[in-house]
Amino acid sequence: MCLPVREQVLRALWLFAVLDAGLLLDGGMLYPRESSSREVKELSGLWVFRADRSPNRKQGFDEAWYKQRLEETGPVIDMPVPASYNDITQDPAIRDFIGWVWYERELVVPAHWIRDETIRLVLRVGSAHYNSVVWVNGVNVTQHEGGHLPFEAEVGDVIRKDPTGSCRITIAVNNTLTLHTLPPGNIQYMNDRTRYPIGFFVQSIYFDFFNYAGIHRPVLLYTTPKAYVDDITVVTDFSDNTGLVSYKVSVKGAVTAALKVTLIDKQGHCVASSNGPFGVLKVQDVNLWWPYLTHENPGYLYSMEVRLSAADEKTTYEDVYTLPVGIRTVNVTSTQFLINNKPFYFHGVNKHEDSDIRGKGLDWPLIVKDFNLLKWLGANSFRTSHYPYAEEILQMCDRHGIVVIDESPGVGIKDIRSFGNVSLNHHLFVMEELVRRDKNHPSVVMWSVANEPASEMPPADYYFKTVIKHTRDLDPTRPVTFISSSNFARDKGAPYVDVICINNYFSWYHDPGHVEVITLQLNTEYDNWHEKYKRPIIQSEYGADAVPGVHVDPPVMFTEEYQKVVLQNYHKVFDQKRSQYLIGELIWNFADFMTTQGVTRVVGNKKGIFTRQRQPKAAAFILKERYWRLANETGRLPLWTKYPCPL
Ligand code: BDP
Repeated sequence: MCLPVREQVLRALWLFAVLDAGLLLDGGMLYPRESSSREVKELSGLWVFRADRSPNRKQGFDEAWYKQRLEETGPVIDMPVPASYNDITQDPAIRDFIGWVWYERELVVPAHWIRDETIRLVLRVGSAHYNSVVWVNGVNVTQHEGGHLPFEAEVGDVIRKDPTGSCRITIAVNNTLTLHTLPPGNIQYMNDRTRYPIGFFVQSIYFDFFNYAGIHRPVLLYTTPKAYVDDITVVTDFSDNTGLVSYKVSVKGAVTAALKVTLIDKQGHCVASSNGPFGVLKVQDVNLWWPYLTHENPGYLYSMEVRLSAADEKTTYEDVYTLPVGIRTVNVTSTQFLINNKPFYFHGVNKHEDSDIRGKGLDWPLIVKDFNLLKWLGANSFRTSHYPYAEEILQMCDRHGIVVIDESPGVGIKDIRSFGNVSLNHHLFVMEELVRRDKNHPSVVMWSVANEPASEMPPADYYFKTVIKHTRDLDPTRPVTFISSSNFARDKGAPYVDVICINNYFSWYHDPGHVEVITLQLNTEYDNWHEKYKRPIIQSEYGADAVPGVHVDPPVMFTEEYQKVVLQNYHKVFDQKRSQYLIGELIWNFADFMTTQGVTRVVGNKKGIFTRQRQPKAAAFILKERYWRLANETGRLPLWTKYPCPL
């Protein structure tokens, strides 16, 4: 059915207004994809590695290690990329290293990339934690601050200086966290010579996961033509069975360019097309993007092919970039979260990028295993606690219909000095990087700007008002939240969010051992928050540690029985409140994960419902039963997935 013309015009105007907001973002960060005009060379595998163990960690810079092969500077070891370096060796000094480490890899660049000067060569690092400096053949090509987002540099000119096409990439990475990094940290020097040796220092952090470091995501060398598609923004909507895809394409390297945009369905049929840098594609009989377990065909993606033609006096350029597009809407009322105008209840998990040996390094077997576990569990969503996850993971979410709350690395903002302008400006910049990278993922339905900041501190009001407003300005199509743990009456950020997200650990950090207080305390908490802010609420964390295989009944803390009974008490209240304003529950945590050493952690945090090796604890079965029941209750579960699930 076609939309009435007036409605089409109004919607198109709204979509364009939203795209205009995207103009605040300068420059694109499209995921590198191969096409008829683009090639990608992945540089994963073995790199050489050297930690700068000098007392001030500056020897590498003082001696300019980047000017020669790293092995000529001193002893090097093998290091896999992507991976955290911490757990790769038997050396405790590497595991706990703080400061600059150096990576190097040599490669041969294909001859036609060198010969053909109309090709643009780009070096891209998926993420490296935390500060990075990059050289190609000894020439500094870029540097980047921040551990969880990609950065790139054009390197064609540098590579072409050496006609043999040999190329040495050196990346120095420093994991030091300061009061102004995100997440913040602090280096403390211990000067009492009766207790600590000369030069002894520790890295203080205010978050509960190991500060893994190194090159965590793939390093790629990819090509585009000199005139190229730099960025694409899509905003989607629908009315009846007509889908609307508003798009905006920005081009670099050409003063004028012709653009053809085609939307292709899963069968390969063109369903809409348009010309020019912006427009609205209308899709008849649209297949909407639906979350997992809400539709028989979740995660439907169209392919949007953007084809650029440009010419200068010497050459003609063709660039092709294909973006997966899911057509869906997101809206929030005072009591509901709506996806495609239908109430959506988050029954999901909080995760970490964390596993044995590779730490936070991207690992395909782990990613696929985790998605199989999410589906087994009947989870329809997760939060990227406490930092942006790999793009490859978000692509999986798009394809499988797993809904994502996309969180910035704003975790552990606890020190008043981390609320100043330097920190604030960096936080705003990181939100720009995050929105730029993730704005086109249909699975991403909400931005989370921070986790459990000290939001009762006076400067938190201005700080979070500013970060939340900026995020909303960057992307008016998605709600914005931050994750609270402090008392609702004192919480400075809560007035500005669209959805209240609450973490609490009743019968664990408060009233340990007393599961009988959970229902009363949780009920009071919810009613207070909702009465004050009239917003929907997500229980964004709850849980208890369970050391796998430890059993005591009646339950005591740290046993599998205790973890189960905590969950069951929380679930009683969730069931009362979800008919009112509770719109989701996310267990803490999907899997056990590594932390710094401390008296409350037994080789890491054990609040996983799966072990770190992804084996279920007793609580996983409780949650599986519940999530499939919840999915069934929505009445939209496709027949083939009805509980008991066939997976
Ligand atoms: C929450 C934090 C999370 C911790 C969890 C815990 O948001 O990062 O891991 O507590 O203590 O408050 O297990």
